[in-house]
Formats: sequence, C-alpha cells, structure tokens
Amino acid sequence: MFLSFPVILNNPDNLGSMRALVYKSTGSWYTVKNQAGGTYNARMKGIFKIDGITSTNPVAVGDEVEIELESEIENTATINEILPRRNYVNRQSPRHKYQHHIIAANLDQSVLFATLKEPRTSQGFIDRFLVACEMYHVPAAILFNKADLHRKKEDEKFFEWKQMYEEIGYKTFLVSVEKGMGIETVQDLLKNKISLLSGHSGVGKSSFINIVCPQLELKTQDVSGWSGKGLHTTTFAEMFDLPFGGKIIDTPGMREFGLVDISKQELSHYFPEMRSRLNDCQFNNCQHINEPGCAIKKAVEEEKINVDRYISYCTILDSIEERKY
Ligand SMILES: Nc1nc2c(ncn2[C@@H]2O[C@H](COP(=O)(O)OP(=O)(O)O)[C@@H](O)[C@H]2O)c(=O)[nH]1
Ligand SMILES: [Mg+2]
Ligand SMILES: [Zn+2]
Repeated sequence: MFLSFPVILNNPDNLGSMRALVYKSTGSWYTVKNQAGGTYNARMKGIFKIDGITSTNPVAVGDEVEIELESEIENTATINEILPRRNYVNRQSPRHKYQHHIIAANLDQSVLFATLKEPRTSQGFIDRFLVACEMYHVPAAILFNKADLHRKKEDEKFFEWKQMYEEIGYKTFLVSVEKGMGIETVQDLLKNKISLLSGHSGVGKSSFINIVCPQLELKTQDVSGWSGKGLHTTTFAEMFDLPFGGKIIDTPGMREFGLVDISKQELSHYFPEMRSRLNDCQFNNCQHINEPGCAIKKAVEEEKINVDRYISYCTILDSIEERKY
C-alpha cells in the first residue's frame, strides 16, 4: 500500500494532491482511501470552515475529498477540499438542537434493517425513516431480519407490511442472517451501489456485514446483555467495501436520522401515495386533517391509501407542531 504512488517518492517536495473517499470519521481524523486503494489518516487544515452550514462535522463518510499527502511514512494527509455532494443524510446533533450532524453523503440507497421480534421495529419508526429518505432523495428499501424467529403472527405481519410498502414503491426483503436465508437477493440489491444501513441496535446490521464481508469480523451484540431500545452507543459511521462490488455504510448506535428541517406543509410530499394525489385536494395548503374536499382523506376512506400509513402521517404531523417553528 505504501508504494502505490512511486511518483510521489521521487518528488518529496511536491507530494501532490489526489482524490479520495472518506471511509470513517472519528472526530477530527478521517480515514480516507484513494482510487489505488491507499488508505490515509487525514484531517482538515485548521483554517478550513464551511460557511453557511452549521454542521458539527464538515466531512462525512461517503464524501469525495481532495487530499494532500503529509507524510508517506505515517500515511497522513490533509483534506483541502470537499467535492460537491450528490445528497446526504442528516440528524440533529445530540448536543445542540439547531446543529446538524451529517451522517453520510453520496448515497445510492438506504436500507432499513427492521425486525418484528427481538427487538420489535414499529411502523411509526419505519415510516419516519421513509419520510427522511424521501426528503433526502435517497431510494429506500426495508429488510426484515430474524425470519427464523417468526411464528404465524410475525409472518402475517410481514406479508401485510410487504404488500403495504411495495404498493407504494419500497422494496422489502425477508432474511435470516443467522440461518443464511434470503441473503443473495440482498447482495443483488447492494451490488455496485453505496448503501447506508440503518435500524435500531440489535436488529443484525453488524451480523449481516460479517456474512457479506467475512474478513471484517465486526463485533456483534449479545442479546442477553441488551436492554431494549434504550441502548445508546456513540460510535461513528463507517464504510466498507463489498467483495462483490459496492460499499455499505454501517451506522452503529444511530436510532433515527432526522426530519431536521421538515415543515408541516411539505410532509405529505414525502408520502408517495399522497404526493400523487395532492393536486386533487380542494385547498392547495390542505394538511389532510379536516379540510373539506380532501382527496387524501377520501382515498383513505376508499382504502386506496392504507389507514396505518395515514395514522403515521398524522403522528409525524403532530410531532412537527410540537417543535413550534
Ligand atoms: N435469531 C436471530 N438472531 C440474529 C439474526 N441476526 C442477528 N442476530 C442476533 O442479534 C443480535 C444483534 O446483532 P447485531 O449484528 O449486533 O445487531 P446491530 O446492532 O444491528 O449491529 C446478535 O446477538 C445476533 O447474533 C437472525 O437472523 N436471527
Ligand atoms: Mg452493530
Ligand atoms: Zn387534503
């Protein structure tokens, strides 16, 4: 790896700059990789600041950056430039309410890991995730793991949700990482793409990464020592190369990415089944609660929009109101 750029060794005064991709951020240091596969520890120059954006970490996993080598021996570099992002996902900084924390950038898709048992992922959580993906223009898929734990009740729920989500354009998958069931179809989904994996702690993200990238040997959690949704770790997002092509980004300890800047008025645009019907509401500022001539409520009554999705809409709408913009 250290001899990947012989030109640089010949010219120690001008190490030159190069493109690299950010694989991991640990506060002020970033792990970056160039096209030749050389890995460097990089940091921003002290003076570097991004105006206008209040982000607690200016560089995110998935960012394309321009780096300059500092020391070939220690594999260190400085980041001179962040190239324009195609997209990114955000959440509110845990410390400062009005600061954003960019979780990852330049994503092709986002895969939500959900489980119907141990732990149970709620529909409300899934729908908030989908709204966030719509906001960020990142295609979303839902992967239901731990199929081996399913009994009749969970199987019925899965098929109900599969139908509900696929009707509105979201792919769903049923897998058991433990039993190695359904993995190939997920590999097809991930192949040659940059995918963000998210979901509650304990749903099997690390276990999944370990079977698709066995060389990594990530730590997984012991269910016995795990106490429901309260678990909170503050580890950072990290990107991994898939051996069959593509990259995945693991987001340990991240419960939810934020509906940071959403307004009540725009919420229904992020429900695909509502978006396609908004023009039919009598009022163009309709929030689909009790306005007359509402096409959304009519579609719910006619069972063209799933009532549980509508309930999620109302719940999210309420939560926006509470924040008092
Ligand atoms: N029964 C069952 N357990 C699983 C499956 N996948 C993962 N687990 C277990 O769930 C626990 C949490 O997994 P982990 O990969 O750490 O979840 P993460 O927090 O999402 O990264 C571990 O004890 C895994 O062994 C599965 O398909 N079936
Ligand atoms: Mg994990
Ligand atoms: Zn309406």
